[in-house]
Amino acid sequence: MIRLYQFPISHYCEKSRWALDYKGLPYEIVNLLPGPHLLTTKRLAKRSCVPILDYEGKILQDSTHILEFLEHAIPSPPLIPDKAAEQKEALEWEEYCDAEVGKHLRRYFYHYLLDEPRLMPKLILEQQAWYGRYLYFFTYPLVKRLMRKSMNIYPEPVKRSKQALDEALRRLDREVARREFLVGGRFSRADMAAAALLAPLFTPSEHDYPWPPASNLPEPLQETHARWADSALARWVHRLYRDFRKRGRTHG
Ligand SMILES: N[C@@H](CCC(=O)N[C@@H](CS)C(=O)NCC(=O)O)C(=O)O
Repeated sequence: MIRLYQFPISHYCEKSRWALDYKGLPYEIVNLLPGPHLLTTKRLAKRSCVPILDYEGKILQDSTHILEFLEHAIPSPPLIPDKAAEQKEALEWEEYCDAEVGKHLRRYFYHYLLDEPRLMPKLILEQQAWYGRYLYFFTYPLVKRLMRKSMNIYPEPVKRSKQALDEALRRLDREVARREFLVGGRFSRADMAAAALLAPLFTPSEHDYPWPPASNLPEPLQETHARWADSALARWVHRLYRDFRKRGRTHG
């Protein structure tokens, strides 16, 4: 049995779901509620974060480790280029996207979304168990405070994250404007990581998560959406989702 412990909203979890789906593996999804998730994640692994993959009893934490493991367990279809130098380059791109896109985009988005009590709890509770609604009704202010603390979501770090995110978006936009894939001549884990981590910004329809339309978002996020909506990067992410985001065979 393969089981993915995750948050539906998390773009790192989307990266892992995409890898499982791409490899054609059937798996069960276990959605955890941010906050009480600690009870499960600490029992399963060293750190508190998701995604965590239970692959027939072998526990893997962190989306990069999950991709690494899946590539060895199920080599076809491949998620790495053929040549060793390109494999190294693909891993570097993945690490760059995890650090420079994933983390900063999340801090920047959550900064504005957390103060939207009609939007954010709904987004976190999407696809979650029924009791989440009742729990969050009473505890959302506390959850919000803990999320700000654990992800360092305060004005100064958010300002720096916005700059770092802009820089990463400009770099990726330049790169994909002149070639089809980030590394070599075929789709790889580098492209998967970049597209999955950018999904909250470009909200491709193949992404199995109901991101609200940009017009419902707080104004700074609307502006970011508008600025990037017609970019080479947006077209690239939409194309990768259309061509490579196979629907999964999930159950549970
Ligand atoms: N580098 C990790 C990042 C994972 C991560 O930051 N997960 C967040 C959700 S997006 C999380 O689980 N946060 C709650 C926690 O750390 O307890 C990966 O690629 O899996």
